[in-house]
Amino acid sequence: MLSFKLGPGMGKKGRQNSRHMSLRLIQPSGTLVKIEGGPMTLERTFAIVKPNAIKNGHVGEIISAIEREGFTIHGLRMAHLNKELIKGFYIEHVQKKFYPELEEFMLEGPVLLMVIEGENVIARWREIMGVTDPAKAAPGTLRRKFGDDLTRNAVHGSDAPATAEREVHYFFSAFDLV
Ligand code: RTP
Ligand code: MG
Repeated sequence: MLSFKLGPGMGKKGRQNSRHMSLRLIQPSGTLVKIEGGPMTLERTFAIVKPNAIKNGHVGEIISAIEREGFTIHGLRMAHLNKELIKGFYIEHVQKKFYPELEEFMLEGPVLLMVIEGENVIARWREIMGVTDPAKAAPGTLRRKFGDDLTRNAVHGSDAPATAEREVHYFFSAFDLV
């Protein structure tokens, strides 16, 4: 069964705008199905603050970047991942040459798992992160500021709607999502 939430629509940069009303259709799994009535497309994406950014004390700055954009946080949890969870999460990369190094890095310490929502958040969060290699990421992006190298690049973000859907539910149950 779907639940319905009637609320203010989203204005520029995803901030709430009381001039637009929107109807949000949410599945019991916590998936946002559809927005009616608002001028924008709301999405959810899955983000990780990776072990080096936690260790170096950048959680606050990364959450500030999320809030500054007008995105909202709907799931939030610390976890220390194990090999099996990392393998399942990065299933598309398991056969690649860089995978052992990636796995070792993700095992290093706790990570922060997040579900964030906003207008076009999937693409915009990847813009805020910057490209995969911190050395090539634009100045001001999170990977440029907090990444150490191609592997230790501080943050993760889903790359497409289907990936976001899979990744959100890989780590969060409906009960964990608001
Ligand atoms: P992510 O999935 O973490 O958001 O990063 P991405 O889409 O920008 O990059 P992707 O190609 O999906 O790679 C996943 C993660 O693997 C590590 N990596 N290492 N040493 C290497 O050649 C290499 N390439 C990728 C990075 O941690 C990257 O974020
Ligand atoms: Mg990726």
